Amino acid sequence: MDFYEFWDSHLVENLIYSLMPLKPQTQHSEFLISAVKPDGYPPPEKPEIAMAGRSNAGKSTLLNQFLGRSLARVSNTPGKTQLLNFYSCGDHYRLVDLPGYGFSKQTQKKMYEWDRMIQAYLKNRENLAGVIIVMDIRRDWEDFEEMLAQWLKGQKRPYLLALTKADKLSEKKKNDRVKQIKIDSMVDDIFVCSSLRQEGIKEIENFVFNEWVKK
Ligand SMILES: Nc1nc2c(ncn2[C@@H]2O[C@H](COP(=O)(O)OP(=O)(O)OP(=O)(O)O)[C@@H](O)[C@H]2O)c(=O)[nH]1
Ligand SMILES: [Mg+2]
Repeated sequence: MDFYEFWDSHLVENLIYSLMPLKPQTQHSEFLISAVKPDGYPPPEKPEIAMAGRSNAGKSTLLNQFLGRSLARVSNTPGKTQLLNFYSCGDHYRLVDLPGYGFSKQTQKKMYEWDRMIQAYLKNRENLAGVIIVMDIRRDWEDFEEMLAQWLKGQKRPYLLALTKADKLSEKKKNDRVKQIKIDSMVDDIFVCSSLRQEGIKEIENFVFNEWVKK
């Protein structure tokens, strides 16, 4: 093998991959596009990680932590994110902010559209590498979360559970909540985080990168 053949071979690619930093280069993060239907999605070039969960759970806020920039719109008023929003997160993967489930002003028709838009993405997107179910740590694991998790399992989509807003609870209450949610959800990969205090974010990023993106 001469030098040029060696340079072209997968050996070099694998070597570069193994030397890649754990955390993607967040300075290369940018908003790509908003979409409703598959024909509006960007080309499936990179692995995508989607944020799913109830409205106001903190999906967009957590996504901004990943990006290292406040690109996704955050609001106290539930229902801020209404479309599928695609972001590139560093060089290696994308993040997809999904509209939240169940904010109070949603009509039946809108709920149906939400379902269709999100299901179509979660079911058929070929480059979807994993889903972060985002939940406020103070809330209980309820029917919606159970249905979502079971459905993802059925689709063979990997998922983890991110419990947000941990800064709102004392250490003891936080531990009690995690224990209870572990029992109720039976999810293996549970992470506690606070976007406000920037705690627990790196752990999620490392898991996502090592378990879903790098594989
Ligand atoms: N204290 C605290 N507040 C948070 C945290 N994460 C999010 N929030 C707040 O929770 C509210 C909702 O956050 P968003 O990120 O907009 O929630 P979302 O899940 O994207 O909501 P939708 O777009 O409606 O689905 C905002 O007021 C955030 O500032 C956190 O870790 N700690
Ligand atoms: Mg949002």
